[in-house]
Amino acid sequence: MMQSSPAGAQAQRPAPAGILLCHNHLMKILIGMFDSPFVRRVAVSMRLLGIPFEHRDWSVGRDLERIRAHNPLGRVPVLLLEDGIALIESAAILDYLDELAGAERALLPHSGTARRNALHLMALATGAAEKGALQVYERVFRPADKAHEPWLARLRTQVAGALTELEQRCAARSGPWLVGDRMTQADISVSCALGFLDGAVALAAEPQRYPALRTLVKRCEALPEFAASRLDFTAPASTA
Ligand SMILES: N[C@@H](CCC(=O)N[C@@H](CS)C(=O)NCC(=O)O)C(=O)O
Repeated sequence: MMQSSPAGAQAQRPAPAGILLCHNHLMKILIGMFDSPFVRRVAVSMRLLGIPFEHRDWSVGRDLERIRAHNPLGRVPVLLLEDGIALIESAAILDYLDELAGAERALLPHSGTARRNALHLMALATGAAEKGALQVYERVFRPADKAHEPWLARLRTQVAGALTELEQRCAARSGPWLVGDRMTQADISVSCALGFLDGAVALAAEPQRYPALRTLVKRCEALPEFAASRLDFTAPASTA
């Protein structure tokens, strides 16, 4: 049974026998592998904000049923709270984390042009990651003889379009970070997306292609909060 919530981002479901793990748990639990840019941006944000968590590196391939017990979509990240509530959808989880941290420390600028710019850059980054993930799903979940090249070409064009705009915006910035004079969620989400695309669609094979983005990613990846959740991409195993 699922309890609906006004925010639409929370689901509380009793876990099937054998996978109950977190009621009255003392710490938040982040479910999902760090090679997912969506899981990773949550993990990096929690570390930057000093919010402790335990990690369950469940795979959307082999652990699909365990994940579905907390998110009917079978997607990660899921953040299990101490009271058993499961938060889903990385943007909604980040919103919750910023609320916990308070306006001064929140990773997304709170208003105005800075907020709109950050949200725009984050949408490009997560959109590119989603289009990259769809290319992976084509390889993993569809028989090779049924792959449809025009669809894959469209996905590649969409990734390249998003990264080209991100590169332009990154090259045009005046300081070390994408928005304002401190690291924001835009830097985190962009870096996590690039790291994912490096492995998922072999973007790493073209290191010269997005130079300004590469500089930004290098700055982020040098931080311990990024290093603590770095994992080379591995395609999920097909469960079909
Ligand atoms: N919009 C979602 C995307 C999450 C997402 O697509 N996660 C991937 C892992 S990178 C997943 O769970 N894929 C499994 C599936 O969709 O079947 C979010 O931001 O949380």
